[in-house]
Amino acid sequence: MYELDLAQYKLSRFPGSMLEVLTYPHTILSKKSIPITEKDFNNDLFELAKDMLYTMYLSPGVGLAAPQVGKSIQMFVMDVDFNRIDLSAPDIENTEDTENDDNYNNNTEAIETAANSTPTSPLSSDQICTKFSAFLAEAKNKDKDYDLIDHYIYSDFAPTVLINPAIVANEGQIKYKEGCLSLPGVYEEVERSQKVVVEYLDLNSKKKVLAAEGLQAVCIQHELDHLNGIVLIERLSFLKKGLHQKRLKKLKKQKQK
Ligand code: QAP
Ligand code: CO
Repeated sequence: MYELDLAQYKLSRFPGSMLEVLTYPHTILSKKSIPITEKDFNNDLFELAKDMLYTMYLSPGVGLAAPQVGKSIQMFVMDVDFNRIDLSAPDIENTEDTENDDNYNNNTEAIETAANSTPTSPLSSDQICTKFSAFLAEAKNKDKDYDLIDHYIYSDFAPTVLINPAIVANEGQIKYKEGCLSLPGVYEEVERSQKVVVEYLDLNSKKKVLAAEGLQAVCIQHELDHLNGIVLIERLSFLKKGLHQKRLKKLKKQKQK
C-alpha cells in the first residue's frame, strides 16, 4: 500500500524533491496525456506523485499536472488550502478562515504576492527564531502537522493525487482569476463550473469520488485541462492570448541571456 497521507508529513520534512516545471509553449503541454494502466501502479508512480506534491508546495501552487513536469500521463496533484507562512517577512494581517469566498481571493492573492515579492524588510535571524518559537508552541498546543523549509512554515496539508480523473457532473458557474506554474506572470479570469464531481483512482488504484466546489472545483478543471493538452492561455480572448504570448517569448529570451 502506498500511503501518502498526513502521517508522512508530521513533524518531519515533507518528502520529495524539486522537479523542473515546463513553461509554455512546450510541446508536451499541448499533448493529450495517456491513461495510467494497472501495471503502472508501482513505486515509480508513487515517487513521481511525491515529487510533484513537493514541487507544488514549494513553488507555491495549489495544483500541478504530470505534463507540467514532462510526463504525459493522466495524473495530477492538488491541495487548495495548505498554509505557508514566511518567517522572514514582517507580519501581514493574519486572515482567519471565514467565508469561502474570502478564502478563494486570499489564496490567489497569496500566490501572486509570493511570486512577485522581494522582501523589503527582512527580519534578523533572531527575530525569525522568536517567530518560529511562537509558532512551535502554538502548533504543539493544537497538535498541528507542520514543516519548516528555509524561512517558511508549511501546515494544514491535504495532499490529493488524482489518477485518470473524469468529471461526471457539474453545476453552476464561477469566475476565478487563475495562475499557472507553466505560465509565469499570467493571472487571468476564466469562467468554469462552480461545482464538479470527479471520479478518479488513488495511488493504490482504488476508485474514488470527490465532490468539489469553488477553488477546488476550479483547480480540478484547470488540471484536467492540462491532461487534455489545454493550457490556461488557450482559454483567454484572442487579444489577451497574443499579449501574453509576446510577453512570455520576451521572458524566455531574457532568461537565455
Ligand atoms: C491552478 O496553479 C489553479 O505564475 C494551479 O509565479 C490556479 O498553483 C487552480 C503559481 C488558480 C485554481 C486556481 C503561478 C505560482 C501557481 C505563478 C497554481 C507563480 C507562482 C499556480
Ligand atoms: Co496550470
